[in-house]
Amino acid sequence: MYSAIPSAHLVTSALKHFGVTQVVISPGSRNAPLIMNIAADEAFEAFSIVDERSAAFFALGRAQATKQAVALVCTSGSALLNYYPAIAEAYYSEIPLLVLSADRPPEKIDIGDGQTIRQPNVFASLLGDSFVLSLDRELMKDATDTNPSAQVYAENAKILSEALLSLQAKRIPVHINIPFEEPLYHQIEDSLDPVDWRSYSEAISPRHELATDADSGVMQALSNSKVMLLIGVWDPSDEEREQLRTLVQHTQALVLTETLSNTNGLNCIDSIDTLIAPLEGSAEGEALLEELKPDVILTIGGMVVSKKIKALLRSAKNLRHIHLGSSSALNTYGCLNGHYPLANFTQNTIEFPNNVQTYARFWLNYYNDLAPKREDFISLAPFSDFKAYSLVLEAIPTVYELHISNSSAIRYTQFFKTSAKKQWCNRGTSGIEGSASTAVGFSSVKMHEKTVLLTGDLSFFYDTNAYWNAYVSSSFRVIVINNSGGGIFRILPNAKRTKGFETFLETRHSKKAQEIAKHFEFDYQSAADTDSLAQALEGFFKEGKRPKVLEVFTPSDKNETVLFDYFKRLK
Ligand SMILES: Cc1ncc(C[n+]2csc(CCOP(=O)(O)OP(=O)(O)O)c2C)c(N)n1
Repeated sequence: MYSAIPSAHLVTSALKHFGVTQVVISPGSRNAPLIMNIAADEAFEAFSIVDERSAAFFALGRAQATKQAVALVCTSGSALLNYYPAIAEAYYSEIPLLVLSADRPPEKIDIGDGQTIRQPNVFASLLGDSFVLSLDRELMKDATDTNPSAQVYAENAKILSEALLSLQAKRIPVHINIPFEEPLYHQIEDSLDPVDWRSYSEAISPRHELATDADSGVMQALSNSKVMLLIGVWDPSDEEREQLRTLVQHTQALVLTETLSNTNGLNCIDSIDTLIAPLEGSAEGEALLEELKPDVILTIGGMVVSKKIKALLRSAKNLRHIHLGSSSALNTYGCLNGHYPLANFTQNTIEFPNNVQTYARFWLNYYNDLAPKREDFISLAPFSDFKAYSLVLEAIPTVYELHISNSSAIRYTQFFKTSAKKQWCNRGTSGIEGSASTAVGFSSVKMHEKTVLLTGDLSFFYDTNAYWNAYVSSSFRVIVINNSGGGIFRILPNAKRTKGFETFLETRHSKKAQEIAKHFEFDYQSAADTDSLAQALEGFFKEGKRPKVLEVFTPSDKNETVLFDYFKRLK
């Protein structure tokens, strides 16, 4: 059975035509017409999640995993606002989410009706586009009438096609607000397929129009230069990996990557702070840091985690910045000069024979020479966050994909190699509120079931509703590094001097994950030293009947010392 409200059919028909078939639904009455149609139609893969904040991060995780847009359906009122953190994350990480909010008729807003807020364009600046459908009121006079008002239909169809084409082209969140009049639960036997969508297919330009040819100014900039290539958050295709290799060969660039660059096997500096931190604070080191500053910075991908490289590049004089690839070109270093497709720079005709080859060679040698001291320190390090992260990352099987929370987790993972298949983290806005829901959504896609979430304790407790749904697979794993609060604040310079540090910054607590694991029917293990952690990790990734949580208790009063000793040891 389907809803008797024609515009509900129009929406589901548009979703199918434009290929948005994954839908995450949160319960409510106002959205019942959409729920009925989605549930009745096998073309849709529908997921039920009560908490809208979690639902939206779950959708974000699925969109990451499938590289397809995912729709969200919620009722009217504050329900919609709970999508906002994930929308912001999706906006800055360039992930397509389609928000479908049900609403009351416009004349019922701000007159004292229940569960109403001003919904149209409520997400304002953090969207690709925002649309409002018209109410197909005429049709409500008789709920079984299936002969729609041609004009409202045509207008709404046009709006829907614009919205879905915008989603396809821009690949960032789009919101459609959909007013429904009561009765909401009347049903009809058949689905209406009211529109020939082929007549609504005006192409929309992509968000970034990239220059197809690098102009001579750029080519000049790249010649005779010290070129650094910095890769942020990236999930490259095989073709892009190949293009990257050619680019590095041609430009002689010094390559800096992060855990989230997902570029294993490159000859590069893959732990930026391991290189920079030990050079800080001594005259000799500072002179070397001057040498490290490039003439040209090429960037690929999204956000960069290392604050140190950002500070270094911002302090470089006469730097030129060129961004490559389809992601947004962000003017992070205040000197953005151009944005080109990655393929442009990998054609065989473009070579930079005069580039400063010694630059990359010197720094790679310098970095590689640190390896013995690094390995030595890591293997002998006392039990701490540092040691725990090193052991965990080493133990992740190659079939597992790794989701990492903000903030110590993503920072510590930069120091160690991991055999995980790929690494992910919500770095668009670096929030701590949705890492678990994102990981669960990601892992709900069959071929990504083997997902492990590596999280701090505050992030874990913040988002426990992530597990309040039917989509957590038995292969899903959570590792909580419990340092009794926001450990990141202990390693931030000077934060500890703040009055009320433990209460208001670190937010110290003695909560444990065990009861939560029990509540959501996860297996639970814990560790509190090197031996018990190594032992726990041995069986942790083995198949089991239920998902598993491993909670690792680390000494918050020692963690910072171990991290700073690491940098000292490399001086
Ligand atoms: C929604 C949101 N609120 C607050 C912050 C600020 N913040 C960044 S890291 C952090 C503490 C994280 O603590 P935890 O998850 O325990 O990880 P740890 O740093 O201890 O490893 C906070 C509160 C944020 N990033 N996002």
